Amino acid sequence: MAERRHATLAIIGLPNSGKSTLLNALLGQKLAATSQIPQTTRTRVLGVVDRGDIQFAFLDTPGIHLPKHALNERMMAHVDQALEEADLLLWVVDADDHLGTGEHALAKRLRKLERPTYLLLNKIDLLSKGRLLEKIATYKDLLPFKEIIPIGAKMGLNMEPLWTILERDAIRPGWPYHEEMFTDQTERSLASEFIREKVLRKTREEVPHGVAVLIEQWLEPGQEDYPVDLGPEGVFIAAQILVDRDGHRKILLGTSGEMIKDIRQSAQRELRKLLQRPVRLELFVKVDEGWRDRPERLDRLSL
Ligand SMILES: Nc1nc2c(ncn2[C@@H]2O[C@H](COP(=O)(O)OP(=O)(O)OP(=O)(O)O)[C@@H](O)[C@H]2O)c(=O)[nH]1
Ligand SMILES: [Mg+2]
Repeated sequence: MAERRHATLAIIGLPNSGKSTLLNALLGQKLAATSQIPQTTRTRVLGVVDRGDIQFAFLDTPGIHLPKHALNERMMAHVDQALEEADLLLWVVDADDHLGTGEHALAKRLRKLERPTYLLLNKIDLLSKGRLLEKIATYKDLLPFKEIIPIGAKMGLNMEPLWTILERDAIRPGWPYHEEMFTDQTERSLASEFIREKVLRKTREEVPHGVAVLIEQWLEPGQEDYPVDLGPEGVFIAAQILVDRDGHRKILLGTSGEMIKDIRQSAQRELRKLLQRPVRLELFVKVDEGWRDRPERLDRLSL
């Protein structure tokens, strides 16, 4: 039997480039919340994949941006930590977007770090072949990249060539994680992320950035107050959606409560898939002005 090897890879880049979509594609199942809103990911999320003798530990990270709140400072600290931990870096860029100051700043930082870095030009489904070649030419001198690999994380385009390269370069001895280990996220934290994802997908502008989800109740069969009509294998979840101001609460509720109803139904559907059992979800919207700058609130939210 061949020796077991592993690699720890941080998935980094600017907001909205498709890092979490890539994590899910690599894992072959949904773990991280994804949305069209920048700054969707707020913490570092570990996903482990075992392929033959090789174990890959992927670290999804928040998109790199200038922090305006304590929350965003913590998000950037998660990026720092993942950069420290990883032996290989997967820098995901939106190939359909132009190369700007954010990319130049990150390249400067990575140049100092001197860690093997792969440039993943994502969203190739949106580009012609000619434009893709132009993009490769634009990026190739930004850093001495170990490889430049065009991918389409959403549709799973070019994932096999990516795996081949990663399998070649995962050279650390041993497996740091147990074979059964898939993620460091708990069911509760995944549930709150999936609920927040639904809010992000259905609201616009400044609302999403001021939203957080707190699981208030998680009741299993046999526990007091568990609704017996949910059956012997269900789970009852009550969650609070925190918003930054009252105007946002009104937007989330919708004119006659239809927005929150829609969010609740789609989140409940997704949680059933995640937890593989009947789920009843209740949501409450609460105004908590300035929560993004209160350390104790951020602690409670595990941010
Ligand atoms: N067309 C296309 N869209 C993609 C692709 N990959 C990701 N997206 C979309 O890009 C948006 C952002 O994706 P995310 O995976 O949430 O991006 P992220 O880099 O994790 O963003 P942050 O967590 O905010 O930093 C979503 O609307 C995705 O559906 C792709 O290959 N093609
Ligand atoms: Mg993300």
